[in-house]
Amino acid sequence: MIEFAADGSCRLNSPNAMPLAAGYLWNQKMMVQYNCRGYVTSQFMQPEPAKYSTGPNIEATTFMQPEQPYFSHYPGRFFYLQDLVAKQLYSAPYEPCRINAQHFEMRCYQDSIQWLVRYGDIEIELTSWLGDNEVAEFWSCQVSNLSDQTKSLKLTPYFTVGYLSWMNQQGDYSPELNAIICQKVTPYQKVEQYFDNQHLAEMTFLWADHQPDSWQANQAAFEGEGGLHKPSALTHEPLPCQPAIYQTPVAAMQYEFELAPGERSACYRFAFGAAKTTAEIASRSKAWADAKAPRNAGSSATVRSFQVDMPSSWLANQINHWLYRQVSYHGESNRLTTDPQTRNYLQDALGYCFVAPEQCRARIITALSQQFASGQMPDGVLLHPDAKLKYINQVPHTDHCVWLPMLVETYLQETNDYQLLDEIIGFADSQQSVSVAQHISLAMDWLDAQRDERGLSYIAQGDWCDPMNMVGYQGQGVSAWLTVASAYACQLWADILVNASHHQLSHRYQQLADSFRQSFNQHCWDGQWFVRGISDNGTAFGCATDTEGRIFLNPQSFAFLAGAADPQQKASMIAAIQQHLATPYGLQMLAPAFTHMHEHIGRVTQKFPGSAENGSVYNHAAAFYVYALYLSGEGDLAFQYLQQMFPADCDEDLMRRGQLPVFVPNYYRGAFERYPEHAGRSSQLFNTGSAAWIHRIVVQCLFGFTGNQQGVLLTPQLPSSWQSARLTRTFRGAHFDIRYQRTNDVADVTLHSVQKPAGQSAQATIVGQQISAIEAGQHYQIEVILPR
Ligand code: CEZ
Repeated sequence: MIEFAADGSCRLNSPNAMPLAAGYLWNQKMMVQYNCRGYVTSQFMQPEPAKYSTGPNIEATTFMQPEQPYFSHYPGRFFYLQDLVAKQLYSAPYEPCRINAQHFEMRCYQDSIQWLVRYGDIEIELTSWLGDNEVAEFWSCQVSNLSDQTKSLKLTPYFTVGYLSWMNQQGDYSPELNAIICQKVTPYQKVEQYFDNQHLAEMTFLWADHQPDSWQANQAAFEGEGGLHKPSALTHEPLPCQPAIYQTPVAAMQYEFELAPGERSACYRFAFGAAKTTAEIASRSKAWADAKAPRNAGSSATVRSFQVDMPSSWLANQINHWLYRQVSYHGESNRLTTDPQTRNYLQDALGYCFVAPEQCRARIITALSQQFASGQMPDGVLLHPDAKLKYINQVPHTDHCVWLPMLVETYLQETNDYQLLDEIIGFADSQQSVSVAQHISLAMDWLDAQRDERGLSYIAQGDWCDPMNMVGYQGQGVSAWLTVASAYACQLWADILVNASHHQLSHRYQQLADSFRQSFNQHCWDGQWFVRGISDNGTAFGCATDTEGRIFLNPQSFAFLAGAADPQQKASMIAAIQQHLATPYGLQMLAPAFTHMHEHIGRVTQKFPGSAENGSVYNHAAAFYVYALYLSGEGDLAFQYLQQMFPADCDEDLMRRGQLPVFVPNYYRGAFERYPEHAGRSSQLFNTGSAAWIHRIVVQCLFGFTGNQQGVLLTPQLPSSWQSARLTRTFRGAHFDIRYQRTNDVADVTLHSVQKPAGQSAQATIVGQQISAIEAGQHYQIEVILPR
């Protein structure tokens, strides 16, 4: 049903086996999610997220949602095709006619999405890709006659524009531009909005390189009584060339042509997107005429700078081509928001430092320059002068500071750029400027200050868990997770300060880490695991006595990371997690899922059992635990859970998850005990902090490649069943080719530098598992021998 080609592209051979399956493309200005059946979700930034193609209702502006349902009038890009002799109507890729094709193939490449669909002896090839740094989807369509008869055909590309405005909307064809142009006035009421909205791109265009024989811009008239799957406009000929006069616009063009036996049609090309003026469309369209689909060479550029080989090529493909790309997407797009949640911004940057360390550095500085002088981090990071905190960022969460040391640790491991700590930067609310090191110390001090008399961290209206909003809204409730996450953050910060030779300061944060650990251990241990928190009214939750939400994953994971659990506690937690949280599709973040509102916990308990934070397999949380297991040397168990975050190479698993293996989703449905037949289903949402952590885990834990001040420490934890593996990556400007081999000949991990003839690779300095004296531009080939 799904396979990877040699270039890493992913192919799906059915539009119905997993009807929600989708791939995505993005550029600096936009993001497009392509469902396998032809539905398309698109967004662009101006600078706030906006739409040029919507459904038939005014859509609320919101962040990307999980498990979006598709419906028949969902925005789409449909190519109707009529065989005039056989009187057959088809549509590609699949919607809205829903006719089963003799052959169906959706191919996801790094930079384009393609379909190859065969209805009888007619073949349609569609390709879509995005412009560089502009709001334009490009589409090409080519039809082939595979029969030995001449075919008389009508091709009607139909691009949804949707209901745009209750003030003013229209659509018409412009012969000068050879484009259907739909215009709107974004609805508003306040006079100041008139001035604010001047910069908006109010036009949706469909430009074509071939002049259509006819066209239609009125959606309802196109559809007529026939319905979208059998539009009335296609039963007449040609299209009526009708504008939309304050009616819902659509962009439909029609081409009629004949194809001789074996003949391939012209390649019809289109650009679909947003613009401000017709003059802009005119000038941009000059370049569109030459726009070429990216060569589908897989991801050669990314493969060169990062690649793994492992026994499962299925998993290797997901890691090399798709996870790396997902990490890049997060780093480049900031999830298409101008006010990313601070924790998301910091963790996305954590992943991005493996791809673009200098960008990651800039992000650390951007985030810290918005810190308050009190040390508190804001709920969101503003990325544009006019941006405002929206949605969840208006709700006070108390965890944002803890992510700073995790990000800075990763950045320093990758770059050894300790100068960062001495950069002087300002605050959001003060004229003062201090060093990055002082900023981070202030953040740790702020965490220290936000504790109750037991030394537990106040949660306010949420921590990492956004919707855990009623644990502490009255000012008393505390988060056990945040307490131990603060211990971990202070510990990391103390370690970084030692490396930076700030010994005295380090001592202070070492002590602070101890104090957090101590409070956590004294007040949060429940006998077999740690509780999740203690609410305003003094009720602890996440306890063995709870019938719902009995055990939460995050406090256990961070107890490992912070070194807050002794060996006995660890063993007990590992067993409890396996018993209560493990499913065939990964680890649930809590169990049993809540089935009704718990007012001392909040909104999370109202989410559907097994969805999102209410007991799904929330990959971000699972990644923390996997990371914690690796750091505790539990490599085999960690790998087992790691693998479950990826769709497996097995039709049953794929159908269950219902997702293409081209991203790790934010969650798979959980509540395995309650709804076993729904568990495992993907949220289809590729915005997730898991991507960053999983990439880090693969590099630093599985392959054991961690940068330090001397160079690289190689401490692989390959699954014991693996006999060999390989990692190639660029690191601090040097190229590493590391081959791992298991033999009976060694008792400990042993490293050799392989010297190739004619200076093809440089000699690395190796002492034990430490590689040092790395020089940018050099090639190092290293053999790692692992004991059986
Ligand atoms: O959002 C994510 C947040 O972006 O949820 C995570 C949190 O750590 C991330 O920062 C866990 O809570 O109900 C809500 O508000 C949800 O919390 C969602 O918005 C959630 C979704 O997965 C969207 O990405």
